[in-house]
Amino acid sequence: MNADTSSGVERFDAVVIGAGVSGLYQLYRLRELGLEVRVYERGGGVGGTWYWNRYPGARFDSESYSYAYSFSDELLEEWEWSEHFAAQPETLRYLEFVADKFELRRDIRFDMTMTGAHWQEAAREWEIFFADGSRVYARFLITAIGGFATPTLPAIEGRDSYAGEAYHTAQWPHRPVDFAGKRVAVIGTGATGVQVIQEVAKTAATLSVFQRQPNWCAPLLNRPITPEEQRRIKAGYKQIFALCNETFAGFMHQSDRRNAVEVSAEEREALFEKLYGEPGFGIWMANFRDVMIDARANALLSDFIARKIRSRVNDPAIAEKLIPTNHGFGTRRVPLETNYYEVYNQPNVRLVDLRETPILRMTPSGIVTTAGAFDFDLIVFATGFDAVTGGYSRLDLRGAGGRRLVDKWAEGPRTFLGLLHEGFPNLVTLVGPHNAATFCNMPRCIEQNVEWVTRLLARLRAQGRTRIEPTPAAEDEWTAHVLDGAARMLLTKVDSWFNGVNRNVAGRDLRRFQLYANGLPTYRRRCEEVAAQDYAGTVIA
Ligand code: NA7
Repeated sequence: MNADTSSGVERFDAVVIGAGVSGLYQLYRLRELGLEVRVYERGGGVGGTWYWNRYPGARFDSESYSYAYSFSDELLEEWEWSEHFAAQPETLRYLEFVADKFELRRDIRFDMTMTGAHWQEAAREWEIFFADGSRVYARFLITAIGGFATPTLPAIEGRDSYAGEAYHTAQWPHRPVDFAGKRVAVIGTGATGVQVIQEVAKTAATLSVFQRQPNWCAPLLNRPITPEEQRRIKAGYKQIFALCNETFAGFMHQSDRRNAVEVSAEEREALFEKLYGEPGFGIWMANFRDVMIDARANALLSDFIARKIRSRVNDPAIAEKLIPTNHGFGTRRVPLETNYYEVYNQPNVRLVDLRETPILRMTPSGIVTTAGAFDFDLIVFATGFDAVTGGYSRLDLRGAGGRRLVDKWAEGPRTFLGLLHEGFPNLVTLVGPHNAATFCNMPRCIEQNVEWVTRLLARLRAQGRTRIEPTPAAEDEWTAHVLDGAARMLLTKVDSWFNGVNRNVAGRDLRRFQLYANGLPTYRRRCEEVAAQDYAGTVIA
């Protein structure tokens, strides 16, 4: 198979959509395999999430060195992270460094927005369409669009009438935005809102935070990496990756084997205190093993965090507004923070609780709530994404017989391994719904997925096969496995993007579980079993 340009039509063995963490690595591996592969990227450069999310405060919640690609010893040796939790500009530089080092850019076309793809059964290939009117053909279509490809603005009456500066955090300008001396509003208090609020509060004349629901936040405790630590990190990469691969979500934090409800109050408090005082996601991932499944254990942890919030916020009434009451700690994505709660002790910061005083509308000068009108010079929309499946609903993806992927997923996603799709031959979704990468320290899961897909394509090629599609039975079994595993988790009982809820998007008000919550080790084992049984559950032709 070769890129065929003789007829003016470009044909590839594989087309990859997206040049973020997964697209770059998939390109590297498929090229190594000798395939003709082309990557199309909507942005003007590599980096995906790290290309778009340039808002001040954007940074890792993963330990930087645990987020690195593990596939090249040379890359691990050459690259030096400056902080334990690197900020966005550094991560973007890292991905640019990777693209340069492995000369990936020559096979990437930038500023190319895919709008859809139709399966052509006779030719066994995908016809892929772009916003500029062009099209290409590929035997395999591999989407590497991540889970956060579709930012959503708040559905507020009059939103577009606002005449001041306004930015969604994921569509941030490629130039510095100055907050000094300005009246700034931030709408949204998810992981992104928390990061941006901490930064804006430093220089804005006034900052008004519009909070619809508070989230449970915990300290990030970032700091620079010392030369001695740098040496230890480089010498210890193998152990770091081995640890990540054994943990539930690919982070360097292994869950405690005890149950919170079975230990003494002193023992419980001691672990909570220890984890609250340590950097990163330990408080979420290395906690007692029952805190995400047993409501009693979760209530004990939530109570501990609530006490921490009260101790950090001077005004008790504001502290109460910042403490979630409708969900427990860790049942939604935990924002990690640096002095986030202390921001509310500053005289220039005001918390607007939208449960008490909802937004009525936006006007050319600002925001009107039931408590009155507020004028702003700049509004930040930290209002999140139509996460995971949202990137697919905007694509005109049609499989065998013209069936549309959005219709197939109308009642919730159905997939095989979160990677392959019945009715959509040769379509591979690298970070698709029901795939471990949706709830993961991304590169750890992405590497596993890319390597699995690469082996699959190598196998097909070696045997001259050109078509793979999972069976309906295999998809049923996988979907049941995903939903059964999730049923025990408290996070399925709460509205959040984990469950596909986004009230700014029509039709996204019902919970439809989008993640994979059986853990990375189980996911990897299941994928390995399928490969070992010569891709059992699929039809190869
Ligand atoms: P999230 O976690 O979806 O947070 C979005 C925030 O915006 C959240 O606080 C929402 O409140 C708020 N929001 C959304 N729409 C509105 C309207 N219409 N009015 C007021 N407030 C609103 O997105 P993030 O970008 O923070 O994080 C996404 C993921 O990216 C993150 O988990 C990381 O893994 C990377 P709500 O809670 O819905 O009441």
